[in-house]
Amino acid sequence: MADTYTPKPEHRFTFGLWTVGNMGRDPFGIETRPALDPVDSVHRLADLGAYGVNFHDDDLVPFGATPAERETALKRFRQALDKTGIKVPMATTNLFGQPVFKEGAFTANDPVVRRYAIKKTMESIDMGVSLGAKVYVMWGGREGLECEAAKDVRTALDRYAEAVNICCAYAKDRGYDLKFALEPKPNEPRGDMFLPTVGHAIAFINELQWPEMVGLNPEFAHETMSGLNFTHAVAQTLWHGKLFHIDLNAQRIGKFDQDFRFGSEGIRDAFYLVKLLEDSKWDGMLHFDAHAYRTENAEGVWDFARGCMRTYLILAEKSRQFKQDKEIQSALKAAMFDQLSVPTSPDGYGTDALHTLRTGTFDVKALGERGYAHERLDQLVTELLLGVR
Ligand SMILES: [Mn+2]
Repeated sequence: MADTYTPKPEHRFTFGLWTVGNMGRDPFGIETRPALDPVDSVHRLADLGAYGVNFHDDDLVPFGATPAERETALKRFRQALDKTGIKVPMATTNLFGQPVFKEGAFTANDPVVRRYAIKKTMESIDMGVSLGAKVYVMWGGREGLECEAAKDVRTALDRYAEAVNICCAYAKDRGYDLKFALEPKPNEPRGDMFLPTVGHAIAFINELQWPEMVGLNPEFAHETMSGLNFTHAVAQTLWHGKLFHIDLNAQRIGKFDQDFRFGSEGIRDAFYLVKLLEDSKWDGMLHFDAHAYRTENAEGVWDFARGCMRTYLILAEKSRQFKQDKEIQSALKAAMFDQLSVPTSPDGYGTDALHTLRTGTFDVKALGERGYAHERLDQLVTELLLGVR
């Protein structure tokens, strides 16, 4: 039964082939569900109301496939896209699954491995662009260390920047309309990974040759693994004009990389993220990089996918209610929410303005005695989310 939370293509929800195609393997156990044919995934996602599908090169064309096998896989996939109207907005490369990348890809000590990683990336960029991708995501799955003695981190960052520059140069050389989005992660699979958080990655972009071509693909789970507030990370990414893509899922602090269904943990955090994306009128893709619990069979996978999208739409509705709720608006007034947009020095930084600031008089006692009504505001939001408002 369709209701107001039924996903539609206009909502711009996308999934990775690797997300719905996740077979439930974990470090302690084998697969619990069969492989999915990418063509079937495209049809199922279209039936559910998704807008698009993304993939690593190897998700679509198995690693080591012959040119003929590659041709067949691409042809079948293209036909499924044409038939369903499903788009491919993003492309990415698997530089982490094969043994060749066990010591790193763009930051491997061996230049031969690095050159192979670049060649594989170039092929993947070509394939993604040919299917319509406008964003290329770089998640450095093996860029990191366990044995601290084995790699100089400053030199590794030189090589990381070099690789990103080469990829930008390649896109320019080919005339592609393509932007790059770095995806930070603190650890897993490496003990410690380079560009561990959104803040590290934003600073790194400033050292690149074409910083305007490079932004971020922040992920809910990755920032949460670091114990950081994901909504703040996305807000700062937006503030820098660097939100090129986003990975939505759920994660509890202090746990392994869980990649749970969006909103399944930390519903309050999920709400504030959705509110931010809606308030900022983010018009990029809402991509779910998550997978179904290992307990699920094939049917559970589609419950998972439907659940990710429904929860987003429900929280978007809650964020509209937040704006219309008179008590919440009154509590925001008491919290002086609107006053933050007033500049501290309306007359700028000139000598007169500095003098005004320097000679101001303040009733510090009265300011210190004021209450900000945060308890009332927070409880109102809690009750809104619990569905009793
Ligand atoms: Mn991701």
